[in-house]
Amino acid sequence: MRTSSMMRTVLFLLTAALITAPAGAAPAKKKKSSKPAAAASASSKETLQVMRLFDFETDLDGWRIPDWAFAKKDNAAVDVSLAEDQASNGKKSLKINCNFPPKMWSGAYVEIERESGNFMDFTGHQYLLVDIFLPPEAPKLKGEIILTVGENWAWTEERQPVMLTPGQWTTVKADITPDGTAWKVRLTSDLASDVRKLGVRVSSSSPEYKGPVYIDNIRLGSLKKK
Ligand SMILES: [Ca+2]
Repeated sequence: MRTSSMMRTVLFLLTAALITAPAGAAPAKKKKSSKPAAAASASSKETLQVMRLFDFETDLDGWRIPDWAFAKKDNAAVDVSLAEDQASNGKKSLKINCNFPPKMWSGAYVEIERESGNFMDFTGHQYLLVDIFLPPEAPKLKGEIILTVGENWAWTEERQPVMLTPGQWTTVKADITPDGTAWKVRLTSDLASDVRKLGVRVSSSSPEYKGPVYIDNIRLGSLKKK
């Protein structure tokens, strides 16, 4: 009698252990796999913590070529669409079909405009980053971020557009701290907390190009000590 009751206790404990073990192991596994994704290393001491704003995986999220751009002679943007043939993050990106005429400056500009009460606040972050892809057959074009900030809707361009490399994704990274010198007009905290439009422009100083350029993975980044 005594032996069989002991056996039953052992069996019960074994069964309980088998039932609880997988349940206990699952969350631990999940924790482990999420770790490398968060640690996009910028240097050995600091990591760039990223907050993704636009990824163009399901739709254009309101990004468009503004009507006024079509009225300008130096406009090179033809139309925008969601593309599945290129992506720097996920599987899709925003594609601008462009027509850069020869021997003159022209630009393809796309933007998102926010409604009152829904303006963007970039304070608390150090960088604004955008990935731009040029097909291999494209000439050397430049890329830049353009913000429209504050109650005067001030058009705020980067001081130095970034040279894009045909055949690959190039990251345009702009300092958005009050001390930053990336902008033609200083981006104070008041302005960085009141971003009404976020725009991206690809421009040609004179080479002709008819074809697509791609934009993806628009994000805010902050360097954090490990
Ligand atoms: Ca994407």
